[in-house]
Amino acid sequence: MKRIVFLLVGALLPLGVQAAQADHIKASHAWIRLLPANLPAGGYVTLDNESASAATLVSAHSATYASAMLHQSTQDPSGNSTMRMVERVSIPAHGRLALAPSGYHLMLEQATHALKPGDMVAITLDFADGSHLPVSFLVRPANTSP
Ligand SMILES: [Cu+2]
Repeated sequence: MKRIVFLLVGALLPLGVQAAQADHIKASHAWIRLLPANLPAGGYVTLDNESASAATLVSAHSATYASAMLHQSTQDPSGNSTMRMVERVSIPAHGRLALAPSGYHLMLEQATHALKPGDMVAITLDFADGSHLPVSFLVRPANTSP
């Protein structure tokens, strides 16, 4: 009898893992601007929320970077660009959020190995409901125009 219970638990585990996948969010145009000398790199991606409720991006992580933070770039009235860390970014129901240069972005620091244009980097986006979205980011040169 015990053996049957264990078998059932084993069969259900993969389902539990799948439920945590953010299937309602679609990622596109994911890329990283590679900067020289291991400077922090910006990560950009367009996220479409296909569900009827808002989604909230709360963090990101990657085996390729020691640190991945959510940042927002803003310009002050005199035209100086500054950026700050943000705790969360909302994607409206059936709406779109673009992480793009001069706006929201992922700040990626301390790459674990040297990257070059054309490489793909796996970054997982974490949402407030506990779901996750693995996304492949294309590494592009520093002078890439968005
Ligand atoms: Cu930044």
